[in-house]
This record gives sequence, C-alpha cells and structure tokens, in this order.
Amino acid sequence: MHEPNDLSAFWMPFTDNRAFKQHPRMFVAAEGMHYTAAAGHKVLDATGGLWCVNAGHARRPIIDAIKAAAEQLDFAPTFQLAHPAAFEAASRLALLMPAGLDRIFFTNSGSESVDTALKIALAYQKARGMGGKTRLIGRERGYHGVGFGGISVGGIVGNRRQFGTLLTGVDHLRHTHDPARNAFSRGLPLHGADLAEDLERLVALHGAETIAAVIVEPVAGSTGVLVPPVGYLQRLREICDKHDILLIFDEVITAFGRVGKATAAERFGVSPDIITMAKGLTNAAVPMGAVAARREVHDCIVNAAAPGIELFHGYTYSGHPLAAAAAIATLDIYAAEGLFDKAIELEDYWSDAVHSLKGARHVIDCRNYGLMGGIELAPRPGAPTKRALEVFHRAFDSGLLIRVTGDIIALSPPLILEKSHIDEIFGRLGEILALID
Ligand code: PXG
Ligand code: PLP
Repeated sequence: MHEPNDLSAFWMPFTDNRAFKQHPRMFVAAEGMHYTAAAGHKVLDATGGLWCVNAGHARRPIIDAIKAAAEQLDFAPTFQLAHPAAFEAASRLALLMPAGLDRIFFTNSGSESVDTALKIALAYQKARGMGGKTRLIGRERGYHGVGFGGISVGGIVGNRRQFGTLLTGVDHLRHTHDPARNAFSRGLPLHGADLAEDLERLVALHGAETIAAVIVEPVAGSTGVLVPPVGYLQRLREICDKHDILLIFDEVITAFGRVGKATAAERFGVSPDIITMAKGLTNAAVPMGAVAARREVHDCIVNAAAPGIELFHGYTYSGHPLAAAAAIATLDIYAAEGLFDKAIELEDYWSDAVHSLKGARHVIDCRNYGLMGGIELAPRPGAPTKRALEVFHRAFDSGLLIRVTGDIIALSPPLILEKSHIDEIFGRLGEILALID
C-alpha cells in the first residue's frame, strides 16, 4: 500500500486533501521567477511561493551559506549555550528594524513568532507590575498563524471554529475593508481611519488596565490584501500610547521589502513596540521566524527577573545554525541588490497593472500596496470561492502561480521581477477572467 509515490500519508496543511490527491499539482524545481511543475512546464511565480521568496528562487549565496553551515555545525542548542551565527543574524536583523526595536527572539515560523510576541507582551506587563493587563486585542479578518494565541487574536472564522474556546480574554477591532466607499483605491484607501476608534470602544468596555496589547497586520495579507486607510495605523498608535497598551505589528508578510522598506512600520512611519517576522527573513530557504522587541520591553523583563532564566520561552531550533546562515545570506542579497528600493521603483507600474483589471469580467475591486495586489471577484451565485479557484487552476495549468483566498486573487511576486513579468501576470489573468463564467 505504501509505495514511494503514495500520496496518502502526507496530511497536507490548509488543503482540500481529497481533491488534491485526485489531481495533484506538484513542483519539482525552481529558479529565479519560475517553478518547474512535475508535468514539465515552467510556472511564473506571482506569489513568491507563499509570500516568502522575496529574492527569487534558488539564490546561490543562500544555498552556499546553508551548505557551509551544515558542514561546519549541524546543530547547537541555544538554551544556556549558543553559536556565533545566531548572534550575527540577530545583530544584522536589528539593524533593519525601526529605531529602538533591537532585541531579537528567534522562532521557526510566523505562527511561533506571533505566540512569542503575545507572550512577551504579557510577560512585560507582569514584569512592570501591571499583571492585570492580560487582554489581547486582534482584528476581524486578521491572520496571525495557527497557534492557539494566533487563532485567538486572529479573525478568520474558518481557522477558529473547529478548535473550541481558544484563549479567553481576547477581543477584536472591526476590519477596515469597506468596498462601498473604497473600491478600486490605488494604494491607501481614503476612508476608514475612524475605525481605529474601535480601540477606544474596547477600552471603554474592558478598561485600559486590563489590556496588554493590540496586534494587527499593517497590510492584511492572507485575508485578501486589505490596505490600511490613510491615517489608520497612526491613530491606532496614538490610542495605544494614550492607554499604555503595547502595539504589535505582525509583519510576517509585509517585512523584507514587500511594501518597499525593511518593514511596513518604516514605510508608514509608525513604530510599534513589537514586530513579528518570518518568511522573507531567510527567503524561505530554511524555516525561520523572529520577533523584534523594543529595548525597554526586553530590559524590563530581563531586569525584573530574579537571577536565572528571565523569559520561560523558546524553541529547540531558535537560531538554528542553518537558518541563521540563510538569514545572513538573505539580508546580504537584499542589501546588495537594493531589493526593497526595487519594490518602490516598480510600485507605480505594478499599481497600473493591478488596476488594468478594473472592468475585466467578474472583477469588483482591485487593491495594491508595495508589491502586493488583491483582485476581488464577484462570487458565483450559490458557489462562493469556486470562481477564484477556477482562475487558480487555469492559471497554474497555463504556467502562472497565483494565490486565491475566498474569491480574492492575492499577488506578491518576488521582488526581483521585471516589468515584462508584470505584463505577463496581468495579461494572462485578463485572458483567463474573460474566458470563465
Ligand atoms: N502572521 C501573518 C501576518 C501571516 O501572514 C503567519 C502569521 C503565520 O506564519 P507561518 O509561517 O506559521 O505560516 C502568516 C502566514 C495565504 C497564506 O496566502 C498566508 C500565510 C501562510 C500561508 C498561506 O493565505 N501567512
Ligand atoms: N514536545 C516535547 C515532548 C518536547 O520534548 C519538546 C521539546 O523539547 C517539544 C514538544 C517542543 O519542541 P520545539 O522546541 O521543537 O518547539
């Protein structure tokens, strides 16, 4: 029963396992902007793998760094011991963070980064004698990974409803998606900064003295590219300051050039207290995540602790040698090739291309920021998500990888792409949309 090519044992994540195993679509190689599918054809990667391959596929310096690391030191614990590359990776990453966020905790994924950030927020409030501040505030439609902390502050019902009562003491802001006022906005939508006032409403309901932290994605990715309204993030920051609440930006998607700077925090000029990252940190070549904390947050927890371990948290693989090596090599590529700036340089061309689909069949909204694009389709009557899924399948078969979530097409290409790739992506999408019902 268990042949090497048997597909039954791998219980695939976030997948329609029955459909996939009837009709598998696999990749066997990748380079630059393209995958090679098992069937042999090249597939243009308009999603950076899964929002993570920001420097393009199979980058030689990253491969070489991983190889060298594996040969030198396959593994070393970082609990009460360590190895130099973990410190170097942390120092390098700290240099890219907004001023003051220079204390780095390593994880292996975005989900772990989110749970780490929430725990740091709680430990900080306790360390400063505000142990009553335990509530965590997320936002509707937010995606913060799949740990219990992340799905509790997250706001996607499908990711929550199978899993019981989740964390207690969590509440949510309303999301900012408002197509009635903002459809086809280029860049930041004009309307909706007032939705940040939801935080005032939750403070009035629960009391600021019970709230530890607010977590949001600066630009929501997984839920379908929701760009924050002009002034919204600034207003959230002000209300957090007013009520002594930590602000966490979940930058698992938005960090490392996706919106044209090292972080969305930098692009928006809004500095949170904690930033979560993963994905582009290693160009996805080895799993790694990280949390950047404001130095005062770190120092408060460390200084308040009795002699001994200060934060009872960590992963076997925090700062893993292969991941640390991959991170350093990746950050080198971003710097050497000016890839964050490249996202800014291409932003207008990208924006024009995204909005060229206004008027295409089925399209009810186009959204963009940095090198992120969202194209929302009208759902098929009685069959939501099916239309976008058909676009996904047709695109794949014709040599284009896109991501669909609900009836939204989400795009986040590697930052190395050229204008000709942009033309190809949107030309192909336009053709497919014209073809399907
Ligand atoms: N926070 C944010 C903002 C994310 O986008 C995570 C946390 C979790 O990261 P890990 O590494 O645990 O998956 C993410 C991940 C999609 C899609 O296109 C999005 C993500 C992952 C997989 C698919 O819907 N985002
Ligand atoms: N479960 C058991 C039984 C363990 O011993 C450990 C780690 O030692 C874990 C879970 C956590 O694994 P990780 O540190 O890789 O997250």
